[in-house]
Amino acid sequence: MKFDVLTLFPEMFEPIKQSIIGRATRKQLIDIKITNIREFSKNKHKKVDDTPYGGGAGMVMMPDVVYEAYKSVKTDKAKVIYMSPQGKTLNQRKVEDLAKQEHLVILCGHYEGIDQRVLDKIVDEEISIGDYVLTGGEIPAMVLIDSVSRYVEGVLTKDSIKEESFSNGLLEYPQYTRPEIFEGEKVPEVLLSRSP
Ligand code: 21W
Repeated sequence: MKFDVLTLFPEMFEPIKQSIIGRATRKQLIDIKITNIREFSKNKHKKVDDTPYGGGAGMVMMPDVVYEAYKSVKTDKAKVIYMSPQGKTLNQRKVEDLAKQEHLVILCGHYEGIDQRVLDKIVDEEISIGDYVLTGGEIPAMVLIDSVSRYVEGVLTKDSIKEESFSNGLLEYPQYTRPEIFEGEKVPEVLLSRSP
C-alpha cells in the first residue's frame, strides 16, 4: 500500500519510519512518501500562504501550490484524504475500510486551513482524529498511517489480528508476566498453572 503525504512539515514524519511501520516498509508491504508542499511554490520567497479574503486571524494555504503538490503524486487509483478538524471522526471501521485502498494521498493543513477551491477539486474524504484542537494535520496523518498499516496483509502476525480487541467487540483483559510476585502483588491464582 502506498501512502503519499503532502505537508509543510516533512521533518515531523521521521518517527513513523521506526517500529512496526519501519519493519513493514523494509518488507515493502507499505511505502510512505513525504512531499514538502513548499517545493511547489512558484514564488521567489517560496511563499505558500496568504491572508484570508473577508478578514480574520491567521493565514490560508494557497490553492495553486497545494494543487501542484497533489498533481505530482496523484495516480488513477489514488484516494485523497484531507486531515481536518471538521472531518468525520476516525474509527476502527473506517480504518479497516481505508486499508482496502491501494494508494492514499494524505493532505495535511496548517494555519487557518487551505483555500476551499482546491479542497473541492481534489479531496475525496475529510477525516478528523477526535474533538480537540491540534496545530496541524501532521500528527493526525501519522495516526491514520499507523492504524491503517496494521491491516495491510503481512504487517501483523495472524495471532495479533485474532486478539484484536476492537474488531472483537472490545474483548480486553488484564495481562500478567513474571515475576509471580511484584511488590507483594501475586499474579491471579487461575493463571498460575498456565506458565508464560
Ligand atoms: C485547528 C486547523 C483548528 C484549523 C476560519 C475558519 C487535522 C485536526 C487537524 C487546525 C482550525 C484533526 C478557521 C483533530 C485537529 C488540524 C489544525 C480551525 C480555523 N478559521 N483532528 N476556520 N484535531 N488541526 N479552523 O486539530 O489540521 S485532523
